[in-house]
Amino acid sequence: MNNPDTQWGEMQAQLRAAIDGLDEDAAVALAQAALAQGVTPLEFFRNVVEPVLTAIGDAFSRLEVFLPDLMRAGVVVKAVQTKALEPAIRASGGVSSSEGRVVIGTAQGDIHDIGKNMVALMLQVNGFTVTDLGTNVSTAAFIDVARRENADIIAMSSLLTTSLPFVKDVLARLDAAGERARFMVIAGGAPVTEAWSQAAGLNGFAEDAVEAVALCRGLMAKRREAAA
Ligand code: B1M
Repeated sequence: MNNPDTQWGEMQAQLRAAIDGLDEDAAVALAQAALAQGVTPLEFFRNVVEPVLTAIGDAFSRLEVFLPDLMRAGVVVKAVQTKALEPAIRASGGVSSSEGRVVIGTAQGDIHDIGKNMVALMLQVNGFTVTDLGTNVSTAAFIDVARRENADIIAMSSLLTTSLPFVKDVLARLDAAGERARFMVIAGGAPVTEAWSQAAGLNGFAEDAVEAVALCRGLMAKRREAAA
């Protein structure tokens, strides 16, 4: 790209217009055109999708936009993910061995899934076996499925301050069952910070999908070392 900042700005404006007009086709076409020009799916996600969603979220905090605007954003971005970015990311993947088993979901009471889906997809294409439990996942479901799948890692997404306590709840229930060492528990999402994750006793946290892959790889390397 000749002038990346200008081009990102133009694409952000076009995505925002597509969201405001609930025009999924226009948003998907925008992403596909960018991919055809050589922009990678992750570049598009980081430089176009994330800034637009952040701007809409900030405007929502200032009461400049309202719930229907957030809902339009969710619908349009979901179309961009499933119809343009995910197929492109999958096409570039192709790792066959399993790096480790991850059970992922959005914490109880929380239905945000755009970031969680990106993390799940990036883990999959980087060789992890991923079981995605979706959104509003209860503590019991995280733990039951982790046991059933013999998971290495439980990965929780939390976008709401009200769903954060359910991350701690998983840790507490694992402790109570004497299984804290069996599963490595990690989390991500806007309210999850490094300080919070350390205080809660998590095995780690990640700012974004790329960091989540690095974190899971690092945790698996430590687990293999400890087992050797
Ligand atoms: Co809502 N929402 N929302 N929302 N929403 C936020 C999160 C909010 C910050 C907006 C704001 O006020 N500024 C605010 C939360 C405030 C708070 O609790 N501190 C909020 C609110 C208040 C609400 C409702 C309560 C609104 C209402 O009803 N009055 C309601 C709650 C519903 C519920 O969950 N029970 C609600 C509803 C919704 C929609 C359903 C309409 C829609 C979601 C659609 C969907 O997800 N399918 C929506 C949206 C779109 C947003 C914003 C605008 C965008 C969220 C998003 O997708 N971001 C958001 C504002 C914002 O984020 N600034 C907002 C982009 C995404 C890529 O980022 O999910 O953070 P993120 O994921 C990143 C990283 O965090 C990390 O990697 C991802 C990729 O880079 N990551 C992980 C995430 N999970 C990870 C897990 C890991 C590792 C990394 O595992 C280890």
